[in-house]
Amino acid sequence: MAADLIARLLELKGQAPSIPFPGDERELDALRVKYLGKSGIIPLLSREMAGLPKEQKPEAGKLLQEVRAAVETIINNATHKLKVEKIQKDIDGEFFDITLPGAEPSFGARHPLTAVMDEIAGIFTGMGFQIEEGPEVESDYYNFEALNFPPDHPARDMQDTFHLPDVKRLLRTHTSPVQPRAMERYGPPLSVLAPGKVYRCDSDVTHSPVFHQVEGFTIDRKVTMGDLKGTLQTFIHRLYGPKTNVRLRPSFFPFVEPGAELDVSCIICGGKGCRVCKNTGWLEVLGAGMIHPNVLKSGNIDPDTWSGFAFGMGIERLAMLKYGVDDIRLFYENDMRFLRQF
Ligand code: FA5
Repeated sequence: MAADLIARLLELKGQAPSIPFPGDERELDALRVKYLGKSGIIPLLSREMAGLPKEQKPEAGKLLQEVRAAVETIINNATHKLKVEKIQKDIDGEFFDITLPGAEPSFGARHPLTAVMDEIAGIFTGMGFQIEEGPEVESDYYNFEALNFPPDHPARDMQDTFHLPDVKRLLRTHTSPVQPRAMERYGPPLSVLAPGKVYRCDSDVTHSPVFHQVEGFTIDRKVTMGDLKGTLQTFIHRLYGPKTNVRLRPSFFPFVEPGAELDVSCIICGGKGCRVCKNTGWLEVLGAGMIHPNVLKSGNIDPDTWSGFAFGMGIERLAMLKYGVDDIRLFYENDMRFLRQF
């Protein structure tokens, strides 16, 4: 029995070089099943080896390994050869026109809101303003209280606030909280520009729940309304051209006194009257005023020595006017046909 097994292994080893090389997938599978399958020759012999006397096991084991290696070499070579043949066949069957133009990758561009924001920042840093940022998740204190909105004051309803479950925290409704933050941090004199995202429960063609504002303010000795008007006029002329007229209209914000809104002559019709300016010839672009003494006090600044002006504007509104865009939502849809125009 033992001698018989060794003889059979020797015979198999002798036959290995003449195993026919598989010509296709079917033959390859048949070979694999015949030698290596569960009931194939090699596993069967391997099981038989268990009954061999101990001293013959090494010789039988070595022979079995040699047969297995020979069969596996054939299977591996055939697998590789069939794979290469298949690739070659696919290539031969395919027509590839190398004279066709390649597919061009699409290039990105600056988003129009980023472009307007950068332009605004460039104009104000040119006038000596430093850029500051504040948190978007803000405390009730900086968003309202430090800005002279007393608790339960109806002016809080002017801005529809997203309150967070933690009652004292909210998504900032404007960039004005950067005013008391920067005052506390740097002290006067100070000129700051604070761009960033703000949030309000508000949504239609000219209002978005998330939008961008830029806050600006200057604090120094003897700052006046004249400084405010001159600064904003210079800014508007640089952004929309020197022919744009500006006017200040009285308005109310709890954190400024007096408060004003700035209108520009309609960019679309040049002031003659059109649909965009509702035939008034004017467009409101920002809120502004002289910083309220209570706000200076919140920022640890003495209102008897120092005074300041502040302004805040919506970037989307300025961008809509600059580029003649009539629906604010276009800025957020990321439609490449829209974005490519800028
Ligand atoms: C304010 O937010 C004040 N903090 C501005 C200010 C700063 C006044 C400093 C005085 C001194 P108001 O709520 O008006 O003001 O908003 C300012 C601008 O944000 C508006 O003129 C408008 O252009 C823009 N805006 C307001 N709500 C939205 C909205 N939902 N979507 C897009 N833009 C908006």
